[in-house]
Amino acid sequence: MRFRWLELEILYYAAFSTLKGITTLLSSRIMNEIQNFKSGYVSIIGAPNVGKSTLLNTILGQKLAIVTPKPQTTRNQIRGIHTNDTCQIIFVDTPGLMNPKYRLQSEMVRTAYGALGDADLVLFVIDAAHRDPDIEDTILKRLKRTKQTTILVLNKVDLVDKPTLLPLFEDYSQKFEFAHIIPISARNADGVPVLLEQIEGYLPPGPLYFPADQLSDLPERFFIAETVREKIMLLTKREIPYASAVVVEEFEKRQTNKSEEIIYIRAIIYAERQTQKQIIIGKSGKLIKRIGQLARPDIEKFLDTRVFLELYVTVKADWRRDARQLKELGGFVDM
Ligand SMILES: Nc1nc2c(ncn2[C@@H]2O[C@H](COP(=O)(O)OP(=O)(O)OP(=O)(O)O)[C@@H](O)[C@H]2O)c(=O)[nH]1
Ligand SMILES: [Mg+2]
Repeated sequence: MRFRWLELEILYYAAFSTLKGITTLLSSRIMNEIQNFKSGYVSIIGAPNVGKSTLLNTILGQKLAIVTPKPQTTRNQIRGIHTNDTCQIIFVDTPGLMNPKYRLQSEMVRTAYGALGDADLVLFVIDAAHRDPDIEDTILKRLKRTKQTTILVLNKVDLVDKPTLLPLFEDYSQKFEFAHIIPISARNADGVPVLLEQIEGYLPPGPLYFPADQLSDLPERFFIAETVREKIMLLTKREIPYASAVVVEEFEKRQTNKSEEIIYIRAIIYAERQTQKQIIIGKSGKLIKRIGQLARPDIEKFLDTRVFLELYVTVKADWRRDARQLKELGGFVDM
Protein backbone atom coordinates (compact mmCIF):
# COMPACT_ATOMS: atom_id res chain seq x y z
CA MET A 1 0.00 0.00 0.00
CA ARG A 2 2.87 2.34 0.99
CA PHE A 3 4.49 1.59 -2.36
CA ARG A 4 1.29 2.52 -4.15
CA TRP A 5 1.20 5.92 -2.45
CA LEU A 6 4.80 6.56 -3.41
CA GLU A 7 4.04 5.64 -6.99
CA LEU A 8 1.09 8.01 -7.04
CA GLU A 9 3.15 10.78 -5.49
CA ILE A 10 5.87 10.36 -8.10
CA LEU A 11 3.27 10.37 -10.84
CA TYR A 12 1.67 13.50 -9.39
CA TYR A 13 5.00 15.36 -9.21
CA ALA A 14 5.97 14.24 -12.70
CA ALA A 15 2.66 15.46 -14.11
CA PHE A 16 2.83 18.70 -12.14
CA SER A 17 6.35 19.54 -13.25
CA THR A 18 5.56 18.71 -16.90
CA LEU A 19 2.50 20.97 -16.73
CA LYS A 20 4.57 23.68 -15.07
CA GLY A 21 7.22 23.25 -17.75
CA ILE A 22 4.66 23.57 -20.54
CA THR A 23 3.08 26.65 -18.94
CA THR A 24 6.48 28.30 -18.45
CA LEU A 25 7.45 27.50 -22.02
CA LEU A 26 4.14 28.83 -23.35
CA SER A 27 4.22 32.00 -21.30
CA SER A 28 7.83 32.70 -22.28
CA ARG A 29 6.83 32.25 -25.94
CA ILE A 30 3.87 34.58 -25.49
CA MET A 31 6.12 37.10 -23.71
CA ASN A 32 8.62 36.80 -26.55
CA GLU A 33 5.89 37.35 -29.10
CA ILE A 34 4.57 40.36 -27.20
CA GLN A 35 8.07 41.79 -26.96
CA ASN A 36 8.72 41.27 -30.66
CA PHE A 37 5.28 42.50 -31.76
CA LYS A 38 5.24 45.71 -33.75
CA SER A 39 2.52 48.22 -34.45
CA GLY A 40 2.14 51.67 -35.87
CA TYR A 41 0.45 54.18 -38.15
CA VAL A 42 1.23 54.40 -41.85
CA SER A 43 -0.17 57.32 -43.83
CA ILE A 44 -0.86 56.99 -47.54
CA ILE A 45 -0.56 60.33 -49.33
CA GLY A 46 -0.29 61.51 -52.92
CA ALA A 47 -2.03 63.42 -55.71
CA PRO A 48 -5.68 62.57 -56.55
CA ASN A 49 -6.39 59.39 -58.54
CA VAL A 50 -2.96 57.77 -58.08
CA GLY A 51 -4.46 54.65 -56.45
CA LYS A 52 -4.15 55.30 -52.70
CA SER A 53 -7.54 53.83 -51.84
CA THR A 54 -7.01 50.89 -54.19
CA LEU A 55 -3.75 50.17 -52.36
CA LEU A 56 -5.52 50.28 -48.97
CA ASN A 57 -8.19 47.84 -50.20
CA THR A 58 -5.62 45.48 -51.71
CA ILE A 59 -3.61 45.40 -48.48
CA LEU A 60 -6.73 44.70 -46.42
CA GLY A 61 -8.03 42.13 -48.89
CA GLN A 62 -11.42 43.78 -48.61
CA LYS A 63 -13.06 46.86 -50.05
CA LEU A 64 -13.04 49.51 -47.36
CA ALA A 65 -12.38 52.74 -49.25
CA ILE A 66 -14.41 53.76 -52.26
CA VAL A 67 -12.61 53.86 -55.62
CA THR A 68 -13.61 55.56 -58.86
CA PRO A 69 -11.78 56.62 -62.02
CA LYS A 70 -12.53 60.26 -61.09
CA PRO A 71 -10.07 62.33 -59.04
CA GLN A 72 -11.00 63.60 -55.55
CA THR A 73 -12.98 60.50 -54.65
CA THR A 74 -11.75 60.23 -51.05
CA ARG A 75 -12.68 63.17 -48.82
CA ASN A 76 -11.77 61.96 -45.32
CA GLN A 77 -9.10 59.96 -43.54
CA ILE A 78 -9.96 56.28 -43.91
CA ARG A 79 -8.29 54.10 -41.34
CA GLY A 80 -7.85 50.44 -42.25
CA ILE A 81 -6.29 47.92 -39.87
CA HIS A 82 -3.99 45.16 -41.10
CA THR A 83 -3.03 42.56 -38.50
CA ASN A 84 -0.86 39.46 -38.78
CA ASP A 85 1.09 37.31 -36.27
CA THR A 86 3.93 39.76 -35.96
CA CYS A 87 2.44 43.23 -36.40
CA GLN A 88 -0.57 45.51 -36.56
CA ILE A 89 -0.50 48.36 -39.07
CA ILE A 90 -3.10 51.11 -39.05
CA PHE A 91 -3.12 52.48 -42.58
CA VAL A 92 -4.55 55.95 -43.08
CA ASP A 93 -5.82 56.58 -46.61
CA THR A 94 -6.20 60.29 -47.34
CA PRO A 95 -7.78 62.65 -49.88
CA GLY A 96 -5.63 63.45 -52.90
CA LEU A 97 -3.48 66.55 -52.47
CA MET A 98 -4.19 69.46 -54.82
CA ASN A 99 -4.29 73.24 -54.99
CA PRO A 100 -7.65 73.90 -53.33
CA LYS A 101 -10.18 76.15 -55.04
CA TYR A 102 -13.04 76.03 -52.56
CA ARG A 103 -13.58 75.19 -48.91
CA LEU A 104 -14.33 71.46 -49.30
CA GLN A 105 -11.03 71.06 -51.16
CA SER A 106 -9.14 73.04 -48.49
CA GLU A 107 -10.63 70.75 -45.85
CA MET A 108 -9.59 67.72 -47.89
CA VAL A 109 -6.00 68.99 -48.13
CA ARG A 110 -5.95 69.80 -44.41
CA THR A 111 -7.28 66.31 -43.69
CA ALA A 112 -4.60 64.70 -45.84
CA TYR A 113 -1.70 66.60 -44.30
CA GLY A 114 -3.27 66.00 -40.89
CA ALA A 115 -2.47 62.30 -41.34
CA LEU A 116 1.25 63.03 -41.42
CA GLY A 117 1.55 64.17 -37.82
CA ASP A 118 1.13 60.83 -36.04
CA ALA A 119 2.52 58.60 -38.77
CA ASP A 120 5.37 56.22 -38.00
CA LEU A 121 5.90 55.91 -41.74
CA VAL A 122 4.61 57.68 -44.85
CA LEU A 123 3.78 56.07 -48.19
CA PHE A 124 3.98 58.67 -50.93
CA VAL A 125 2.09 57.16 -53.87
CA ILE A 126 2.55 58.37 -57.42
CA ASP A 127 0.97 57.20 -60.66
CA ALA A 128 3.93 55.97 -62.71
CA ALA A 129 1.91 56.42 -65.89
CA HIS A 130 0.72 60.00 -65.23
CA ARG A 131 3.01 62.16 -63.17
CA ASP A 132 1.93 65.49 -61.72
CA PRO A 133 5.19 67.41 -61.11
CA ASP A 134 3.56 70.49 -59.49
CA ILE A 135 1.69 68.56 -56.82
CA GLU A 136 4.64 66.21 -56.32
CA ASP A 137 6.97 69.16 -55.66
CA THR A 138 4.53 70.63 -53.14
CA ILE A 139 4.30 67.28 -51.35
CA LEU A 140 8.08 66.80 -51.39
CA LYS A 141 8.56 70.26 -49.86
CA ARG A 142 6.22 69.26 -47.06
CA LEU A 143 8.00 65.94 -46.52
CA LYS A 144 11.34 67.72 -46.35
CA ARG A 145 9.95 69.92 -43.58
CA THR A 146 8.43 67.07 -41.55
CA LYS A 147 11.49 64.84 -42.13
CA GLN A 148 9.41 61.68 -41.86
CA THR A 149 10.60 58.31 -43.03
CA THR A 150 8.93 57.91 -46.41
CA ILE A 151 8.63 55.10 -48.92
CA LEU A 152 7.93 56.17 -52.49
CA VAL A 153 5.37 53.86 -54.08
CA LEU A 154 5.38 53.88 -57.88
CA ASN A 155 1.88 52.63 -58.63
CA LYS A 156 0.14 51.47 -61.83
CA VAL A 157 3.29 49.86 -63.19
CA ASP A 158 0.98 47.56 -65.16
CA LEU A 159 0.41 50.58 -67.43
CA VAL A 160 4.05 51.38 -68.17
CA ASP A 161 6.92 49.63 -69.96
CA LYS A 162 9.50 48.34 -67.51
CA PRO A 163 12.43 50.32 -69.05
CA THR A 164 10.63 53.62 -68.30
CA LEU A 165 10.80 52.85 -64.58
CA LEU A 166 14.56 53.14 -64.25
CA PRO A 167 14.73 56.90 -64.97
CA LEU A 168 11.91 57.37 -62.45
CA PHE A 169 14.00 55.68 -59.74
CA GLU A 170 16.92 57.98 -60.54
CA ASP A 171 14.83 61.13 -60.74
CA TYR A 172 13.02 60.58 -57.43
CA SER A 173 16.08 59.46 -55.49
CA GLN A 174 17.70 62.78 -56.40
CA LYS A 175 14.69 64.72 -55.19
CA PHE A 176 14.33 63.17 -51.74
CA GLU A 177 15.99 60.65 -49.48
CA PHE A 178 13.34 57.96 -49.68
CA ALA A 179 13.75 54.95 -47.43
CA HIS A 180 12.80 52.81 -50.45
CA ILE A 181 11.30 53.19 -53.90
CA ILE A 182 8.92 50.32 -54.59
CA PRO A 183 7.11 49.70 -57.88
CA ILE A 184 3.67 48.14 -57.51
CA SER A 185 0.36 47.60 -59.20
CA ALA A 186 -2.20 48.15 -56.45
CA ARG A 187 -4.95 46.90 -58.73
CA ASN A 188 -3.20 43.58 -59.48
CA ALA A 189 -1.50 43.34 -56.05
CA ASP A 190 1.90 43.08 -57.78
CA GLY A 191 4.68 44.20 -55.45
CA VAL A 192 2.30 44.67 -52.52
CA PRO A 193 3.74 41.80 -50.40
CA VAL A 194 7.25 43.30 -50.84
CA LEU A 195 5.91 46.70 -49.81
CA LEU A 196 4.29 45.19 -46.69
CA GLU A 197 7.53 43.48 -45.74
CA GLN A 198 9.42 46.76 -46.00
CA ILE A 199 6.76 48.64 -44.00
CA GLU A 200 6.95 46.10 -41.17
CA GLY A 201 10.68 46.78 -40.87
CA TYR A 202 10.00 50.43 -40.01
CA LEU A 203 7.37 49.84 -37.33
CA PRO A 204 8.29 50.40 -33.70
CA PRO A 205 7.66 47.68 -31.09
CA GLY A 206 4.11 48.12 -29.90
CA PRO A 207 0.92 46.43 -28.74
CA LEU A 208 -2.25 45.38 -30.55
CA TYR A 209 -4.19 48.65 -30.60
CA PHE A 210 -7.31 46.96 -31.99
CA PRO A 211 -8.69 43.40 -31.89
CA ALA A 212 -6.95 41.29 -34.53
CA ASP A 213 -10.13 40.88 -36.63
CA GLN A 214 -11.12 44.57 -36.64
CA LEU A 215 -10.92 46.20 -40.07
CA SER A 216 -11.49 49.86 -39.22
CA ASP A 217 -12.39 52.13 -36.33
CA LEU A 218 -14.84 54.15 -38.40
CA PRO A 219 -18.59 53.63 -37.91
CA GLU A 220 -20.67 51.47 -40.27
CA ARG A 221 -22.77 54.51 -41.19
CA PHE A 222 -19.71 56.17 -42.70
CA PHE A 223 -19.03 53.25 -45.04
CA ILE A 224 -22.67 53.03 -46.07
CA ALA A 225 -22.76 56.73 -46.98
CA GLU A 226 -19.48 56.32 -48.86
CA THR A 227 -20.84 53.38 -50.87
CA VAL A 228 -23.82 55.47 -52.01
CA ARG A 229 -21.48 58.36 -52.84
CA GLU A 230 -19.29 56.01 -54.89
CA LYS A 231 -22.27 55.04 -57.05
CA ILE A 232 -23.22 58.71 -57.53
CA MET A 233 -19.64 59.47 -58.58
CA LEU A 234 -19.69 56.57 -61.02
CA LEU A 235 -23.09 57.35 -62.54
CA THR A 236 -22.99 61.15 -62.81
CA LYS A 237 -20.88 63.66 -64.69
CA ARG A 238 -19.44 67.17 -64.60
CA GLU A 239 -20.03 68.96 -61.28
CA ILE A 240 -22.44 66.47 -59.68
CA PRO A 241 -19.88 63.96 -58.33
CA TYR A 242 -18.16 66.82 -56.51
CA ALA A 243 -21.30 68.64 -55.37
CA SER A 244 -22.88 65.54 -53.78
CA ALA A 245 -22.70 64.43 -50.18
CA VAL A 246 -24.44 61.51 -48.46
CA VAL A 247 -25.57 61.20 -44.86
CA VAL A 248 -27.14 58.09 -43.30
CA GLU A 249 -30.09 59.34 -41.23
CA GLU A 250 -31.48 56.05 -40.04
CA PHE A 251 -29.92 52.65 -39.48
CA GLU A 252 -32.19 50.21 -37.74
CA LYS A 253 -32.59 46.45 -37.35
CA ARG A 254 -36.10 45.37 -38.34
CA GLN A 255 -38.05 42.14 -38.79
CA THR A 256 -39.70 41.31 -42.12
CA ASN A 257 -43.22 39.72 -42.23
CA LYS A 258 -41.42 36.39 -42.45
CA SER A 259 -39.52 37.21 -39.20
CA GLU A 260 -36.25 37.60 -41.06
CA GLU A 261 -33.82 40.20 -39.82
CA ILE A 262 -33.15 43.10 -42.14
CA ILE A 263 -31.36 46.41 -41.70
CA TYR A 264 -33.37 49.44 -42.71
CA ILE A 265 -31.21 52.31 -43.95
CA ARG A 266 -32.40 55.78 -44.90
CA ALA A 267 -29.74 57.90 -46.58
CA ILE A 268 -30.03 61.47 -47.76
CA ILE A 269 -28.14 62.63 -50.84
CA TYR A 270 -27.34 66.35 -50.76
CA ALA A 271 -26.96 68.34 -53.97
CA GLU A 272 -26.13 72.01 -54.30
CA ARG A 273 -28.78 72.96 -56.89
CA GLN A 274 -32.31 71.98 -57.82
CA THR A 275 -31.07 71.02 -61.32
CA GLN A 276 -28.51 68.65 -59.79
CA LYS A 277 -31.22 67.11 -57.64
CA GLN A 278 -33.35 66.47 -60.72
CA ILE A 279 -30.46 64.83 -62.54
CA ILE A 280 -29.67 62.56 -59.55
CA ILE A 281 -33.31 61.48 -59.37
CA GLY A 282 -33.45 61.02 -63.15
CA LYS A 283 -36.44 60.56 -65.44
CA SER A 284 -39.22 58.81 -63.45
CA GLY A 285 -36.68 58.19 -60.66
CA LYS A 286 -34.55 55.99 -62.90
CA LEU A 287 -31.10 57.18 -61.82
CA ILE A 288 -31.70 57.19 -58.08
CA LYS A 289 -33.14 53.69 -58.43
CA ARG A 290 -29.94 52.61 -60.22
CA ILE A 291 -27.77 54.20 -57.50
CA GLY A 292 -29.70 52.18 -54.91
CA GLN A 293 -29.50 48.98 -56.97
CA LEU A 294 -25.71 49.25 -57.19
CA ALA A 295 -25.16 50.35 -53.58
CA ARG A 296 -27.40 47.77 -51.85
CA PRO A 297 -25.44 44.58 -52.69
CA ASP A 298 -22.18 46.27 -51.66
CA ILE A 299 -23.70 47.36 -48.34
CA GLU A 300 -25.16 43.87 -47.80
CA LYS A 301 -21.74 42.36 -48.38
CA PHE A 302 -20.13 44.84 -46.00
CA LEU A 303 -22.72 44.33 -43.23
CA ASP A 304 -23.23 40.64 -44.01
CA THR A 305 -27.02 40.95 -43.71
CA ARG A 306 -29.97 41.83 -45.89
CA VAL A 307 -30.59 45.52 -46.31
CA PHE A 308 -33.54 47.72 -47.21
CA LEU A 309 -32.09 50.93 -48.62
CA GLU A 310 -34.15 54.08 -49.03
CA LEU A 311 -32.57 57.09 -50.75
CA TYR A 312 -33.78 60.70 -50.80
CA VAL A 313 -32.30 63.74 -52.52
CA THR A 314 -32.38 67.21 -51.06
CA VAL A 315 -30.76 70.57 -51.87
CA LYS A 316 -28.33 72.41 -49.58
CA ALA A 317 -27.13 75.38 -51.58
CA ASP A 318 -23.35 75.82 -51.66
CA TRP A 319 -22.73 73.33 -48.86
CA ARG A 320 -19.15 72.85 -50.17
CA ARG A 321 -18.33 76.43 -49.24
CA ASP A 322 -19.95 76.52 -45.81
CA ALA A 323 -17.93 75.56 -42.72
CA ARG A 324 -20.92 74.33 -40.69
CA GLN A 325 -22.42 72.31 -43.54
CA LEU A 326 -19.03 70.79 -44.25
CA LYS A 327 -18.97 69.40 -40.73
CA GLU A 328 -22.51 68.01 -41.02
CA LEU A 329 -22.43 66.71 -44.58
CA GLY A 330 -18.73 66.20 -45.17
CA GLY A 331 -17.83 64.67 -41.82
CA PHE A 332 -14.95 67.10 -41.32
CA VAL A 333 -13.78 67.49 -37.78
CA ASP A 334 -11.72 70.25 -36.18
CA MET A 335 -8.08 69.31 -36.07
N1 LIG B 1 -4.19 50.21 -64.17
C1 LIG B 1 -4.21 50.47 -62.87
N2 LIG B 1 -5.19 51.24 -62.36
C2 LIG B 1 -5.19 51.48 -61.03
C3 LIG B 1 -4.21 50.95 -60.16
N3 LIG B 1 -4.49 51.39 -58.90
C4 LIG B 1 -5.59 52.16 -58.99
N4 LIG B 1 -6.02 52.20 -60.28
C5 LIG B 1 -7.20 52.93 -60.79
O1 LIG B 1 -6.98 54.33 -60.61
C6 LIG B 1 -8.22 54.98 -60.34
C7 LIG B 1 -8.12 55.78 -59.05
O2 LIG B 1 -7.94 54.89 -57.97
P1 LIG B 1 -8.19 55.32 -56.46
O3 LIG B 1 -7.74 54.21 -55.61
O4 LIG B 1 -9.58 55.82 -56.29
O5 LIG B 1 -7.18 56.56 -56.37
P2 LIG B 1 -6.98 57.56 -55.13
O6 LIG B 1 -5.54 57.93 -55.13
O7 LIG B 1 -7.53 56.98 -53.89
O8 LIG B 1 -7.85 58.79 -55.63
P3 LIG B 1 -8.48 60.00 -54.73
O9 LIG B 1 -9.28 59.39 -53.64
O10 LIG B 1 -9.32 60.72 -55.72
O11 LIG B 1 -7.32 60.84 -54.26
C8 LIG B 1 -9.28 53.88 -60.28
O12 LIG B 1 -9.90 53.80 -61.53
C9 LIG B 1 -8.46 52.62 -60.02
O13 LIG B 1 -9.07 51.43 -60.49
C10 LIG B 1 -3.20 50.10 -60.72
O14 LIG B 1 -2.33 49.58 -60.04
N5 LIG B 1 -3.26 49.91 -62.07
MG1 LIG C 1 -9.02 57.62 -52.64
